[in-house]
Amino acid sequence: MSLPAHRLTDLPTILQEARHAVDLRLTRRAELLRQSPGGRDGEALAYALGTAGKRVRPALVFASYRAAGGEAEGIAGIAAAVEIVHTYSLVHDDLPCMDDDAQRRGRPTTHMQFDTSTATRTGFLLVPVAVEELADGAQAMALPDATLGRMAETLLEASGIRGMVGGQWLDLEGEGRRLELADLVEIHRRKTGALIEAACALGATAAGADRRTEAALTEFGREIGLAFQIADDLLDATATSAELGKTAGRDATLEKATYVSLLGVAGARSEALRHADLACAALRGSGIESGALESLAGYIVQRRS
Ligand code: GRG
Repeated sequence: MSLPAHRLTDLPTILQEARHAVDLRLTRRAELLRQSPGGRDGEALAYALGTAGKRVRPALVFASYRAAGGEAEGIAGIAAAVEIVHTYSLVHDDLPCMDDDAQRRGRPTTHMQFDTSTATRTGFLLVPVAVEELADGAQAMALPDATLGRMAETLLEASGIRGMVGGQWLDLEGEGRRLELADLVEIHRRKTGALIEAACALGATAAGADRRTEAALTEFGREIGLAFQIADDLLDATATSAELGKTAGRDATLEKATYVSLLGVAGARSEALRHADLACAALRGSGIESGALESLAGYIVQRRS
């Protein structure tokens, strides 16, 4: 990827702004969940929401919203809704029946900290919590009900069988099997890419973008979503557990096909960069100037965790 330096907007500021606003919402939501349902489930929900991720998806919601001309503060609620769906997926991904991992975001996974049935419930309970957060966000922005309806459809469609759940299912079925690159592209686009695409689409919808702008931001999300998972494959093969805050080398242990196993480290890296370039080209092709989105695209493929 070759971006002229003057077009890059200050990345730490972009991530910090989204993290700060979304963490406030997640902390408030965790407090509510400690009260209801309360008890051990409330504690487990608060624990899962309290783990510190990079908040890339919220940053993409913010940046897409701004790129489409949005200015309201309430966008943090929409961004938090996406992060809550992501959090549910991590809790379930780590379960013994899936990737069976003990560490996440530098802390014990939810099922290690509590137990498997509590963590399973936590994941499921987070889905309606995300929809509640989305509705609260839409209300704070005084968005029409029809817009909230479209946003809920975007988020839930991306989370379901045609998106994240379907991708994870294919991913689990693919363990120990030889996959072609086309199979892997489909798994990556659904398992990881769909929610990232939805994050960008939601920012555009919340801003009331016209069809062309919304399509370009969605296309940006589709390409950067695939690049994100290719970068994740690379990190799993090349970074340490300390850098990742989770067990490195899991893909090889589980005999998963990845971009690295199919194309090697250099081949995977060049595909990640190519898809990041395609993402930025989608913006420029529609005349969208967004230093923030271009910075995020660069970060997604060059990050070390
Ligand atoms: C019932 C089959 C079935 C599935 C349930 C578990 C699940 C749904 C889906 C798994 C989706 C998943 C975990 C995809 C991987 C996405 C990914 C690369 C996560 C890491 O994201 P980062 O790097 O993590 O943004 P942080 O911790 O920074 O938020």
